[in-house]
Amino acid sequence: MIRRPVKPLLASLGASLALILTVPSGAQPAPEAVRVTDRAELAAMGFGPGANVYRAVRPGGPGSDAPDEFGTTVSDYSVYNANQFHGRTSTYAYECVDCGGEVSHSSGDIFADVQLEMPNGSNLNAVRWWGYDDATADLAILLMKTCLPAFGAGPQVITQLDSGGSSGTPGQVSGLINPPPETVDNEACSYYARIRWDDSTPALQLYKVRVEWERQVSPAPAVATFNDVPTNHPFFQFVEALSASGITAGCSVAPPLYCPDAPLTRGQMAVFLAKGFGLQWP
Ligand SMILES: [Ca+2]
Repeated sequence: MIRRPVKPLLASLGASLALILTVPSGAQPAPEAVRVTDRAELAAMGFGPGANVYRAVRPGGPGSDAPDEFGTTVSDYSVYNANQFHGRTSTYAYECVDCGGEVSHSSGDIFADVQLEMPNGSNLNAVRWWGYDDATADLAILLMKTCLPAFGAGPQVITQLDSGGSSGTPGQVSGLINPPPETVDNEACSYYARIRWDDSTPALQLYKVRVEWERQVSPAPAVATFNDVPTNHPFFQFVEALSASGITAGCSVAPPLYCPDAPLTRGQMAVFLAKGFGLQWP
């Protein structure tokens, strides 16, 4: 059985209130955030007097919502709060005070999972986790994947990519799990973080996990698609990536040519960009 205390209804917030942050003691809020000290305002958000809660102030000017998920050198994150973990069995039960930010084990099975979402073909870089450990027992965080054949029947294969966890009694704690290089395969596999509670006590808490991933260009194939971009061409991998993803069909069907040194017209640029980003409108 999973117990989930009902979250207090958040009062209607003014347009200037962009984002509410709860900040563990010791952590630094965003520089644009101001601490909320008014008891009525805290109560309207569902927090008690003295709670360490900040209100983000919407910054002026453009750029704060700029996408950062394209390119191959800029990482993106997938973030999961502790209450998104589901018990491995139906006997798993947890306790939480602020269920978005701190969960402890209550009774039953000691394992819980959360599925990790990343783009197909991206590189799974790392998993960072946050928690609290003031107990003799420790937290264990396991990074797992389960794979089935992409098509057809077959057995599932479960792999532990890496693991981490707490030790001793560090109090508030965070750790980074760095698995071996892992290209995400959403056709065949699912990825998940698993927590193992080695004791059922509020002195052991999970706050959240964060997956860090990067997009990457597919490896070059063994055979060239275009006669004028052979396997030893310096741009072979990237021209093949454009072709395989449907962004370009080259400049000639028979013989198959790409014309790598021809100038790009504004019309061709429109095709490249529209297909590359899947542009559409209502
Ligand atoms: Ca411990």
